Amino acid sequence: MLVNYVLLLNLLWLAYGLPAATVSEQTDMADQAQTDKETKLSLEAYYKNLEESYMYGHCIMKPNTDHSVPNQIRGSVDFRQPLHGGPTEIKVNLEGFEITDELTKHGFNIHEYGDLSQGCSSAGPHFNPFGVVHGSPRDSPEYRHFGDLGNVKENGNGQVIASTKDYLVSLLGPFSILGRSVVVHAGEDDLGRGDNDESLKTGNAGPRLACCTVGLSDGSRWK
Ligand SMILES: [Cu+2]
Ligand SMILES: [Zn+2]
Repeated sequence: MLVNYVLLLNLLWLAYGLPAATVSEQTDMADQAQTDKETKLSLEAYYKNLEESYMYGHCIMKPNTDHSVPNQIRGSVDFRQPLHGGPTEIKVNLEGFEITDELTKHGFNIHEYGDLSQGCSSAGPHFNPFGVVHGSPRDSPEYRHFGDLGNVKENGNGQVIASTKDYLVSLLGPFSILGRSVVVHAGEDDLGRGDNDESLKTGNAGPRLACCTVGLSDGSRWK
């Protein structure tokens, strides 16, 4: 009985199987062309969307919890980078700098860690994935840390309102600054030109006045 059943199935396959397979193959090819067309259209839309879309980072600056630091810096640092890559735009908006001292330029860097549990000191050193020397954001990547952003300058009201663009600071990829921190220093960063060892490590920018951890955000804070 089983043998007969198998034979019947074989006969049915011979009678209908082949032509049926051919028809279904033609249908699949037509479907494939349609799918390819739709995929191409959706990829075009996808890349167009990438060109017009950004990733945003936001960081709320707070005074260093080491209270020996007199300045009470507060404000925000915002980042924006196209989703397909390219330079990151950075906007800095800070207040609370001491206006009676002579210090108007302040070292401003991305530091390796976003851990601020021990104040700004647990942020670690400047973000420097390739172990190179400290420098200026205008130096080539062999002579600057990824995190080196030079100095910000305060105005007469003790505020910093600044914007810049950087090719190494990135929200995307393996060297993303997400989860790392921004630190503003008490003194001026010598950009590696100080002619001493510390200059090539920290730029001699002095104590850390304030810091914040960079997190992802929607674009609503980018104005
Ligand atoms: Cu720093
Ligand atoms: Zn550095």
